[in-house]
Amino acid sequence: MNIKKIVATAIAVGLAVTLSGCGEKKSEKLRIAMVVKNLGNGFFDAAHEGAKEAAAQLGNVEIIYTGPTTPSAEGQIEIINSLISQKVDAIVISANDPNAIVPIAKKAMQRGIKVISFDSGLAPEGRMMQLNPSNASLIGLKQIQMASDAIGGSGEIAILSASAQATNQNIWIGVMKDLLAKPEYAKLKLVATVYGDDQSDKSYREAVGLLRSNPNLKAIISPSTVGINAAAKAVVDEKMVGKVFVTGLGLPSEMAGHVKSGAVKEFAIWNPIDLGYAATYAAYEFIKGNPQAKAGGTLKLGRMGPVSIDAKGEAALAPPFTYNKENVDKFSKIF
Ligand code: RAM
Repeated sequence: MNIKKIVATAIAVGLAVTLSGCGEKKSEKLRIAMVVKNLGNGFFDAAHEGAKEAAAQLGNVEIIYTGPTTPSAEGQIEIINSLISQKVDAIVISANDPNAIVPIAKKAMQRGIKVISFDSGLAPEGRMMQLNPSNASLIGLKQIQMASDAIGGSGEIAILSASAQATNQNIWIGVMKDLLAKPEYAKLKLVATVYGDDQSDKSYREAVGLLRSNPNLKAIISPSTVGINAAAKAVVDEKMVGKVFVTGLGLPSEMAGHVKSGAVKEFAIWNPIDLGYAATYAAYEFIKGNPQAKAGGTLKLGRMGPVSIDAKGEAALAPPFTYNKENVDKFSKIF
């Protein structure tokens, strides 16, 4: 073998070793755990679909989809403890409480796990980023407008929320209360705020309670996909269609029948598939150590395009979309 051949063979062998090394690395999948408020909620099932879509595009990502059976901070803390032992690469969480989960989230971050919250946020010290579905002021305003429109601008209204500590619902309720204090909504009177814990049966009981104890009630706003569905069912069962209108945030697939029954004129939501997709991409960028993965940075989140992270470490996707009898059937096939 002449010297040229020896050098060429050495380069070829070196290249093969390097390539096979890369191959091994590639087969080691990054594990991103999506921790939702609770299992069995169609909204999070749709977010899971989006997470799987992102994982398939990214190629080397495995999604661990998990959550407690009922939405509690304790349940999520237990789950995060176990994810720390499993040494996952990232945790993407929709938090049942902004503060109670912070210590365990900090522990995860100390162990090198990237923690981001989506949908329902963690306090800033417990996460590296919070991905909001949309701007909170828009979400609150949309719901007050829909309720006001449904009842001709005046009358008693009530709120049926998710769990009492849920970060996202509490922020939106805060926005709604601020709006109700303004002169343009002075004729809307908030008579009660109750909590169905994102459980269908509890939400239904709370809605029936609202209807029975407030004979002049005209609208129920539920900023929860579980609550709005249960409230609409309660209005139908209590024979209040046309007297009490339900609105808020719902999934077209769950609400189409209620729009047809007349219990709901319109409702809103963002695309939960896109939210889960974008959250997964964001987690991936943090794992990869993208220098833009920080407050003030901009991340390109696959088909969602570039998303800017503000100074508080928060980012937001698109404004909520409104559904009514004209379009609900079309979207009910998607989520
Ligand atoms: C429920 C959950 C979720 C919220 C939606 C609107 O499914 O509480 O966190 O974003 O409603």
